[in-house]
Amino acid sequence: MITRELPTTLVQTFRQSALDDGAHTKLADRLRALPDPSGDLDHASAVLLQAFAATLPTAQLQEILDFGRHADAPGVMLVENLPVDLGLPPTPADGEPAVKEAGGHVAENVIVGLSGLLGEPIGFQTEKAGRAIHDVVPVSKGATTQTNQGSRVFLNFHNDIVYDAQGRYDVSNPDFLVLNCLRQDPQAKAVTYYADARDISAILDEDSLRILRAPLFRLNAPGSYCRDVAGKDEVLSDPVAIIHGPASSPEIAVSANGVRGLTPEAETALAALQEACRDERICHQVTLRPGQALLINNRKGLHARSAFPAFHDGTDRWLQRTYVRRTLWSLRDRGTDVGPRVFA
Ligand SMILES: O=C(O)CCC(=O)C(=O)O
Ligand SMILES: [Fe+2]
Repeated sequence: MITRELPTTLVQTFRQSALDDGAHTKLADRLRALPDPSGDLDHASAVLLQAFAATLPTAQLQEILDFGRHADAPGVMLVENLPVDLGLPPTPADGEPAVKEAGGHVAENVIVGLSGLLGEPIGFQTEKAGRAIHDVVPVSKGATTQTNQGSRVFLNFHNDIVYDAQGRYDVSNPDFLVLNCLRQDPQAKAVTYYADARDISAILDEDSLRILRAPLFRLNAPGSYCRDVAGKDEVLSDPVAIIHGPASSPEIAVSANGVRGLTPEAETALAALQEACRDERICHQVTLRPGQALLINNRKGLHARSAFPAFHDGTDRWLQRTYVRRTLWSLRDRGTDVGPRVFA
């Protein structure tokens, strides 16, 4: 159940930051000259740091850096008027990277550049084959799944987690996600949502909040892990709390692919949580267009996506996504031979 009154607690703001046209043009000129950053992310991150630092006004650069560093910063930020690719190929239908022409990697450089202002872009072998840049597109065989391939169903409020043999899926997972829009869906129906755990906590009734803070929940591993690696529907975490940490800066974790409440009260609290996230007083909504990127703190809040039409004919919605960690150190036990930014 949700309390009726708007809480006196501050409702977390939605930060918006648009490049002015001068910065846009200067950044675009630099990025058009660059190759695909995926080839050497360490080198690319240095080049892109120079490009962003040289072209963005100091205050805007600081705003993005502050977003990445402070506990009391907002959980979501929309960056607008970013450079875009001029000749974009058709949207890939299978979730694999598109083949792009040399010099046509503006989007990849935008997302790696923004990611570098927040931390280190990384890949997990179980998600998009370990790539650092994920193509998020509607895939027909995944249309009704609770994954980034979906389109016909509402993708429930969740954060991005990773399977971990140690039983916790909310530890090795990304600190941030960056979503950069390359192509909007033709009918502009796809909406991305964000609800901040501070606001969720403020509007939830006390009983639900107390239960969500108890280790009464098991998260299901991501659909990609269950499907491609485990070959089964459910690979559950140890019992965990959904919300933990100080009331002024709580952390929240909910798997898209299902959460098991261990008691009837826990199941009821989960339903109250999803309802709270949709509450228009706290739920931020963005209809992403090309030139816009959403910076998402993956610990401070939950995100979701509406259903939207998909045609699988090259015209579909196309986002690129990165997973960002503030530091690679705490992932060193998951390192692989594939590369320094690819983790198990
Ligand atoms: O498509 C979106 O807007 C968000 C999808 C999502 O949850 C993700 O890519 O992690
Ligand atoms: Fe997600």
